[in-house]
Amino acid sequence: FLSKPATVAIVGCPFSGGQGKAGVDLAPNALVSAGLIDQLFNLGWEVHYESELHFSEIPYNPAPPHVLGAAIHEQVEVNVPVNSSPQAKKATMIQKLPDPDIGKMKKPRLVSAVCEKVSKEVGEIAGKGWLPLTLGGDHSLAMGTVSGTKSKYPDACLIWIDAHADINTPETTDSGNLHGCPVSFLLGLTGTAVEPFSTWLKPCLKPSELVYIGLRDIDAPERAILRENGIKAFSMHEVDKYGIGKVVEMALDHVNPKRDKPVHLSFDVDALDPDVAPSTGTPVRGGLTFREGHYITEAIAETGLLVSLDIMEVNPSLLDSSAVSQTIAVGCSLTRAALGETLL
Ligand code: 6HN
Ligand code: MN
Ligand code: MN
Ligand code: MN
Repeated sequence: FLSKPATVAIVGCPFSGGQGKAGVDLAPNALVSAGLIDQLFNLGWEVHYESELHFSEIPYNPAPPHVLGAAIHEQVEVNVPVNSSPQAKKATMIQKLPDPDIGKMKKPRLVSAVCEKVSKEVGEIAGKGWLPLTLGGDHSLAMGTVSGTKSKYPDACLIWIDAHADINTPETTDSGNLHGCPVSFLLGLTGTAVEPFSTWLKPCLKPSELVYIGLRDIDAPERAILRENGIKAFSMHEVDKYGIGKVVEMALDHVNPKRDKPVHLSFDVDALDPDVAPSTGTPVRGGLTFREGHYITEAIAETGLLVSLDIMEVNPSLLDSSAVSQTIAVGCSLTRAALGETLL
């Protein structure tokens, strides 16, 4: 029944506030500059892309009381690579608003405001029957992308490709980095009904609608959360044991047994082995090979059920230029594969 949307709209999200390393905000421009738009056009897609989203203009909501009346226009330039374009330089200009930790959460107001904007954007694009392709930025953005997808497709399932489970709660997180927490907010786990997120982000995902592939670095509290909620996960151990073909089939059988539900694919490039995607903020050895990563995206393309895609955590400021171009090229080829490059 679901036919492949003929139009893809790119949501460029130059955002690094869900973790501590600058530069992941440069990825959307880097992926687009590498020719992604033409590549998708050549696959037969109508491609919409005007510019990246601008997050520096977002006021925090709610504004912390002590910010009212304070000067909020201070800008800081972070880690601008020497040869980057004026556009890329602009993307690294972030407005520095006071955003003190809430509990252990770092930059909660910024992450929440950005994800709210992304959620609306993704929801509007999906609402037109188009496929939103969100280019991160860090993985905290998935609070926005998945909730946006769910606003149009309430029965969508979520396939999460990652070395990490990203299911810490504001209480269990050790790092305080919100890119390690988006899944817990989407599920509405204990401790996630907190401001500022609770003002806009309602639980929208059931544990049975979620499946992971690629896990190999799970925090102890995350392990307990996965177990207690009966969440299905195929770690690298299962990839080795069964092979990627069987793993993807089992993953789809779990969240989509009749192959009739829309699929949101959230792909963190750190799921790939660091030899394959080196320029990423939290690399973990022992990851997916180039082919295993692409097999996943090809197999999901084959279902014809993909309605929303995230490519997350490419960081063009990490390691040398050959590592960076390799990682960007992989981001582009995963996207092409998910959008049907290998289909006839
Ligand atoms: N990512 N579990 C660690 C944390 O800080 O909570 C790592 C999270 C990584 C998140 O790669 O999207
Ligand atoms: Mn992730
Ligand atoms: Mn990860
Ligand atoms: Mn860890």
